[in-house]
Amino acid sequence: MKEYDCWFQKQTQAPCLSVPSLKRFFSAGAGMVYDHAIAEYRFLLKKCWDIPTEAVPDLRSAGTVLGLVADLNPLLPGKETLPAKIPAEGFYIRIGHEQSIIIAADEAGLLYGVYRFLALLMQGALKPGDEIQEAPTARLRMLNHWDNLDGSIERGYAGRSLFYQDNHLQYDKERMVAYARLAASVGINRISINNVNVRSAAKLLITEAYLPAVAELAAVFRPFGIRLLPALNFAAPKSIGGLSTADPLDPAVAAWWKEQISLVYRYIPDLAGFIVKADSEGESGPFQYGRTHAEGANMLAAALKPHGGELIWRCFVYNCQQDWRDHSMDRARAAYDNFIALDGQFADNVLLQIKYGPLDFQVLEPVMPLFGALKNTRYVMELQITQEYTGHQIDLCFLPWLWERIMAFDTAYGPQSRIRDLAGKSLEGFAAVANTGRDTNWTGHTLAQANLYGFGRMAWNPALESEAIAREWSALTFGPGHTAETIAGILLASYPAYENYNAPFGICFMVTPGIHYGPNIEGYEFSKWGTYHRADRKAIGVDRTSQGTGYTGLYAPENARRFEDPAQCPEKLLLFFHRLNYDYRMKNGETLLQNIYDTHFVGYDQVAVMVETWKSLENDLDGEVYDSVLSRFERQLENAREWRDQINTYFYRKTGIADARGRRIYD
Ligand code: GCV
Repeated sequence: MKEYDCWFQKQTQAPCLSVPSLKRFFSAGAGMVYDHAIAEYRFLLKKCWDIPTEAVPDLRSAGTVLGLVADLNPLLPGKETLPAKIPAEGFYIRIGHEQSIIIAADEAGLLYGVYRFLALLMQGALKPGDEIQEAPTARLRMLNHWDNLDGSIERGYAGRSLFYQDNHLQYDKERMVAYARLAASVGINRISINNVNVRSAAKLLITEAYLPAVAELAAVFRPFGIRLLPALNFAAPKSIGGLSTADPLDPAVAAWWKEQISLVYRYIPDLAGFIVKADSEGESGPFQYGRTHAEGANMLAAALKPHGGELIWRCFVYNCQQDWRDHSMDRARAAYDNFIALDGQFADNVLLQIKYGPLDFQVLEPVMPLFGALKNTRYVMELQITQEYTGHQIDLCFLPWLWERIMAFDTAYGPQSRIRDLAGKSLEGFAAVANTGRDTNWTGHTLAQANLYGFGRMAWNPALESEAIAREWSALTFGPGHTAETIAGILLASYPAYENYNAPFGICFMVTPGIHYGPNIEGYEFSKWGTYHRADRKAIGVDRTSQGTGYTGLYAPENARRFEDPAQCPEKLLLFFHRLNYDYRMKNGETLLQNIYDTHFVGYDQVAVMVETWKSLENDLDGEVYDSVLSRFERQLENAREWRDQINTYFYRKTGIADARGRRIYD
C-alpha cells in the first residue's frame, strides 16, 4: 500500500472485467466536469492497473460506453431497458458480456458513476448482468477545513494546512488535485477552505489581496464538481470595510456586504456561498447589536441571492462565560433555545448548520433535539472527522460506527422520522470538519483515512452500515482478502473500545483542557465553558430531566419520555441525562460504579487486542505503514491505560468502594 494514494492503490490483481473491454471506450457528452469524468476514467485505469485506454469512434465497437443520457440516448441500442429517469448527481451502471455502460443525467453524476465503477472494479465486485443505480440522498456533502492562513489547523492532527503557508495560499498543485480526487470520489461537492474562527489574515480572503489566488484554488476543484465555501467574519464591515459598526440592520453594513460579495463573485462566479460562525466562542455576531440570528443571516443571504449563493449559518451558539456555581444554566440547551423560535424566519438561501449533538463532538452525546423540530427552516448536520475528542488521530477511532447510530436516531417515532429519513428533505446535507493535512498519508494515522472515506460514503447514503464501509475501505486500500478483512475488524472494534476507556456513560469533557487529548477528570469542572459533571461522594451527572434543567423536554414526546426515565434511557447515555448515585442498579444488575470500573478495564483490554491483531499482520503489510500504525497503537494503549487508571482511581477515591472483581485500582 502507498499511503498517499489512499483508496486508489496500484492493483496487484487483474481487473474482474476483461481488459480489452475496459480499454476501448466510447463517450458522449459535453462540459468541463463531463470531460473530467472521462479523463478520470482513463487516468485511474492507467494508474491503478496500467491499462492504457483508447477512445473509439463507433459505439458498437466499444467495451465501455460512458456519457450523458441526452447525448447517448439517440445512439444506444436497447435504450428502452435503461432507467426512465436518473436523478440529479446520480448514475446508472450496467455490466454486459460485450459492453458495459456508465450513464448519468448530469456531468457530476457521470463523474460519480466513473468513481463507483472503478471502486467496484478494485473490489472485484463487478460481473456481467450487474446493474447499479445510485443517487445521493442529500444535496450538500461538505468538508469544512478549520485551516488558518499561517498554515496551522485548528484541531488538525495531520500536519500543516493543505492550502496555506505564511499567510498565503501556497500548495502543491499535484497534491491538491489528488485531494480533490479523493473528495469527489466519495461524493463531496463543497469544501470550505478556512477556519470558521476567521482571524487575522483570513479576514482578507474576500478582498482583492487574496481573491485571485482563491479563484485559482476554485479552478483546481471545479472539474471535480466541488465548489468552494469560504468562512466569513461577521465583523468584516468594521475590520476591513472601515465602518463603525457591523449591525446587520444598518443600511451601510448591508450595502458594504453587497458590494464585497459581488466582488468575490466577479472572481469566482460559481462560489457555493459562505459559512458563518457568529456569536460563538468570541466571534462577533448579531447579538452584539441586539439583533436576532435570522436578521444577521438574512442580511448576508440577501447579498448572496443575486449570485445564486447559499449561506451556511452555524448553530453552535452558547454562553462560554458560565459560572460553575450556577446550576440553572445548561449548555446542552443552548442551540435549541437560540434557534427554535426563529424557525420559519430565515431567508430561503440560508441553511442552518447544526452539530449532531448538543455539546461539542463528545465521545457519547445524544442527537441534538433541533433535528426534526425545525419545520420551516433548511438545515444540514455537522459532524467532525478530525479527532478532536476522539483521540487526535493517535488513537484509532472509526467514526462511521458513531455516524451510523446518529443516522438511525429516530427524532419522533413517526413515519420517516429517523435522521436518515430526514436526509434529502429538511435535512439537506452533511458537513464534517476535515481530518487532512500535509502529512504524506494525509491523515496522520493511516487508518484515519477510513474516516474521510466513510464520511463521504455516509453523506452520500446515510443508510449505509459502518461495517460495509469498513470492509469497502479496507479492500480498496489494502486489496481484497484476509488482511483487509482483519483491518476492517480492527476498525469496527475501535469506537466501542474508545467509548469504554473514555468518560463514562455520556459524561462529557473529562479531557485535558485546551488540547482535548488524554484524561483530566476535573479539567473542565470549574471552568467557564458549561462542561460540568458535578461528581461528589455519592453521585455524578447533571439532571437534565423535567426535575432538572428540562433538557429532556426539548425532544419530541417519545424521546422525551425515554430520556426522562433512567430505566428507559439508553444506558450509554445515562449520565448525560441523569444525576445518579454510584449504587444505582443498571440493567445487568451491577451498580453504576461497578459498570464504570468494568467498562474501563474492558476498554483497555480491547485496545490491547487491537494492537496484537495489528501485529499479526506484520508480514502482510508494507513496512512503513505497519510501523507507523504500530507506533500509534502503542501510544493509544498508553492513553487507554491512563484513562482506565485515572477514571477508576477517581471514583475509587470518591467512594472508597473497591472493584467487585478484585482487579487493581491504584489509589
Ligand atoms: C473552530 C470547539 C472546538 C473549537 C472549534 C469550535 C467550533 O469548541 O474546540 O476549536 O472552533 O468547536 O466548532 O466552532
